[in-house]
Amino acid sequence: MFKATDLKVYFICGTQDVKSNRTIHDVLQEALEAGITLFQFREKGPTSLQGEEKRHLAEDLLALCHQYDVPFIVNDDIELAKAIDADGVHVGQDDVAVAEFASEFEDKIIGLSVGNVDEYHHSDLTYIDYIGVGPMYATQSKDDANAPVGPEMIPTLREYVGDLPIVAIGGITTSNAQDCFKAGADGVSVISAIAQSDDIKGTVAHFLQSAKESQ
Ligand code: TZP
Ligand code: MG
Repeated sequence: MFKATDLKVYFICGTQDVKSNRTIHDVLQEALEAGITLFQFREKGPTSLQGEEKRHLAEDLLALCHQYDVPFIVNDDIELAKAIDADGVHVGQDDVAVAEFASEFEDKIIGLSVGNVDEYHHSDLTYIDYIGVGPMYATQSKDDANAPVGPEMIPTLREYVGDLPIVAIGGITTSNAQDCFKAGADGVSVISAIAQSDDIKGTVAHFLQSAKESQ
């Protein structure tokens, strides 16, 4: 059963996001040891794995997450999520419409990116468990990212979505995470701040502390 606290420190990663001297398995294991609360497998871009290779890696990372009782979500790839019995999916505004797969994910987590009020008005939130709001700040991890909206977008969208859990995304670091929590985010989702960290344990601990202080 999904709960808003699962969003607290939400790590997103694909093979393209880790340093060349590290494997995604080891980076994820370190992040899980450190206490991340949710993981999204986001395999994107020119170097991304495809087909069987992608599926095998996803199965490996799913099993790893479950050793730590952390849910494993797949970005965009509904077929992969179904094939490996993942805990959920995350889709963007331009991805397949949620209504098309919602019936097959009734007991799973479904996340949707909602960047602003206009996107909110174009979104059907009927089946949605949480929304990802951002980019909060400039990001290097998404080629087609929109302009940053800043943490102010969190209370703005909160007016519309009520209690629906919100996770902040985009350019979040240990220095600005607190501002996202203060603005009312239930969690922070991060790629590079964890994937590229030389001290994953310390970085995740910092995010967990920011979440705690905002309670
Ligand atoms: N969606 C909006 S910004 C972003 C995604 C997937 C990238 C976030 O990566 P980082 O490295 O935490 O800025
Ligand atoms: Mg997408």
